[in-house]
Amino acid sequence: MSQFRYLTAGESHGPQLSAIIEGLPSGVRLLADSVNLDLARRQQGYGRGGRMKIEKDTVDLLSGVRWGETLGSPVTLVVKNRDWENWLEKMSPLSEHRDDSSAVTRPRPGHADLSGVLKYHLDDVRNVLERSSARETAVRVAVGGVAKALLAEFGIRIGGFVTEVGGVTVSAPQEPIEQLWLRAAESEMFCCDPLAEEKMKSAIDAARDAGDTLGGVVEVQVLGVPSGLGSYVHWDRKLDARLAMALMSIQAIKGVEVGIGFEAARRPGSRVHDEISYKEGYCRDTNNAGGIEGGMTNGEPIILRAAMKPIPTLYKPLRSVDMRTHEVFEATVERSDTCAVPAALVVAEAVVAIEIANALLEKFGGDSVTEIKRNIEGYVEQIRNA
Ligand code: EPS
Repeated sequence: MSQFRYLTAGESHGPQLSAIIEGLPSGVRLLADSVNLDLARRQQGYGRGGRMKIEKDTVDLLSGVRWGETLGSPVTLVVKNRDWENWLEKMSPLSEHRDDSSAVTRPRPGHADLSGVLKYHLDDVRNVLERSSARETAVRVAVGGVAKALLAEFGIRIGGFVTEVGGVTVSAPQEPIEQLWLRAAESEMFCCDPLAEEKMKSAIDAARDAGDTLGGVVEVQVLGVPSGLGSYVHWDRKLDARLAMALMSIQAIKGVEVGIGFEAARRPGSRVHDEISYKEGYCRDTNNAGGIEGGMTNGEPIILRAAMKPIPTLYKPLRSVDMRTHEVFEATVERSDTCAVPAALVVAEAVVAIEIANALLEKFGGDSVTEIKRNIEGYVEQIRNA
């Protein structure tokens, strides 16, 4: 079965985050150092909180890789939590450390806290927040790094930038996408508009001073994808649907757009659809569809945007109810970030990479990079002459 599948495990203040990836072919060049670059990016960005000063996330590759190449067997990834040493007793798996007096009983609005404790019949909100925390995205970024390494074997590149924070929007210069990625990499907000970056940082400073938080919008682009990934024949094979699910699965994401997205609803059809031409293969002069038509890639760059709500842990706490007494209280303040939109960009790239890797393996199959390459080349040749 050719499918890129993975599971993650681990609590925010437990010893480590783990993932197992199944379905990787052999022959993918994979070094921890390249995955670590994305882990470091995820920790950056203006507006992060105290936790990022404690952690220095790196990945251990514990199976499925030998001498810098995948073997075709499951790949195990581990990202250790440095903060674990401050939580040895509070997060101990051993029964003799139980201390109910430290239970968190004031669920925070906007988090999984309340529905989580009710659903799992728990009386300590910590048992929910430890797993629902966005700390889990560290290991998903590591999985995404592996997916990016697989895609790189076939010339597929993924990147992006932040387009909006707290209502400040970016005007991206008219430059090739990969140049914009380089600009974004140099910016503390991962955006390619220095003027907007300064305004975003001021907005974050103001929110921090007010004990508040800010959300925003990230845009991810995928270049070099052959047409024909995904399918129109069934709802769960449509690639745009699967990418939307992957993006919505990121903590705090509340909306997803493909191509011009909601803007398409406001324009007449003549200003939405991308006309077809032929220059050594089929192509388009515009890309309003964001590279996907009928649930399939059409060979143009894939363009996706995801909207992140402001992190719901506020230093200016919101009203909640104590679960022991039902009395109104100000919700418990856990340590938090003022803005994590730049980090969300890195996570968005990761989940998109995973979904594209999955769709690529589905279409082109193969147990080795060599076999998949042959399959892609044959298909590309076939459609070029169609
Ligand atoms: C995060 C780790 C968390 C938070 C943040 C993201 O660490 P801690 O809870 O120890 O402060 O900084 O998570 C949230 C704000 C959240 O609501 O889940 C990380 O590693 O990115």
